Amino acid sequence: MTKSPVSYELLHVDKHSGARRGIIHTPHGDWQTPMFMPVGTQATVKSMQPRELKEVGSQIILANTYHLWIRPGDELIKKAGGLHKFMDWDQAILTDSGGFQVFSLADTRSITEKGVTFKNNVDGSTMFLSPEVAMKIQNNLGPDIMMQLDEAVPYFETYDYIKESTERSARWALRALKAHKRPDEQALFGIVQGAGFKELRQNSAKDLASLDLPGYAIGGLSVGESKKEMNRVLDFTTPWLPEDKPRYLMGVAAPDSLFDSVARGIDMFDCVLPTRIARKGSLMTRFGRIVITNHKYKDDFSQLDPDLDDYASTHFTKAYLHHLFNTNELLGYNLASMHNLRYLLKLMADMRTAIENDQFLDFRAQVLEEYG
Ligand code: PRF
Repeated sequence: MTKSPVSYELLHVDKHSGARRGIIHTPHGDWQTPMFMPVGTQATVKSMQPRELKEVGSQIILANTYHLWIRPGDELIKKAGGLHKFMDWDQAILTDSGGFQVFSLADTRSITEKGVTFKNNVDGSTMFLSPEVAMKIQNNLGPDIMMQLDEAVPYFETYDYIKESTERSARWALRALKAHKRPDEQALFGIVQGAGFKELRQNSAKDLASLDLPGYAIGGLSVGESKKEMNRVLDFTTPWLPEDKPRYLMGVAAPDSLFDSVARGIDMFDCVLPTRIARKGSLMTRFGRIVITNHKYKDDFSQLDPDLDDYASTHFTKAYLHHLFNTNELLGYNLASMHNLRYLLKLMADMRTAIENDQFLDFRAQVLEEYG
């Protein structure tokens, strides 16, 4: 068997929680966990230059199979020399498989054992995505980590439907593994589903663990269920995931949820939240979210966040950002995105230090008391 191009090194577990401090080794460098991955759906983290992403501490970014398949096409990106070269990002990249977008964006879809037929949301043409097609696209794109095609089922479906779907997703993981053409260069991660059902989550985790994949994600969470519910699912799912592999919770970025999940042994996260809310003028700060378009910031000449050290936070005032948003100036999107990403990436860096010092829970209490 070939050695996986992506591997996890566990450095330390916090003495008072399940929080893990580790390193993930990839063909495009090592990165530190727990880690947040900024989302660059269309091979760009919206409004951010790659050098700015590095400046705020991004070590890995995420891109999307579904969008890049539709435009500009995976063959074109392959011709460009792969995604890293195409977008000028020389650190690690993870691509999601497209399953989630098929279920959230496509107009009409039908799912069978073979795959999903749907009308795409750009030109309405009919497309077919299967575990094999998702692998072919991702092998062409060339990220360090690829996700298996799964079905992102709504949380509140019936037990029978979730069972059928979760078992099918596990069969799709095996098909994805068999279709993988570049096992020396790219790693395939599996996705645990099963909604809120303990037995289904555990069977899904066991099925996927038997494939000995280099990493595992937990999908189907943060889709409308309560935070308490998400923690309940994590409590009974993570113990079934291998300790020597990274664990990735898909689609989560709210600070309290990040703390809750890291405490339960999650290592990786992604979400559009920090950049999406930035474009609407919401800034994440030590004292919670502020909406910069609010009139009270008109002549507030204080720094965006007293603690942050990035270019946006140290060079500009709230009044200036207020002005940019008020006049729809493009620089506002860039500075607000930079600021929110720095907030989250620094939060993760501080979590890592707290874990090393066995102070993760104290750190959580301190941050959340101020953040609210
Ligand atoms: N599956 C995939 N991508 C995802 C999810 C999932 O369940 C989620 C759920 N929060 C976000 N992104 N493939």
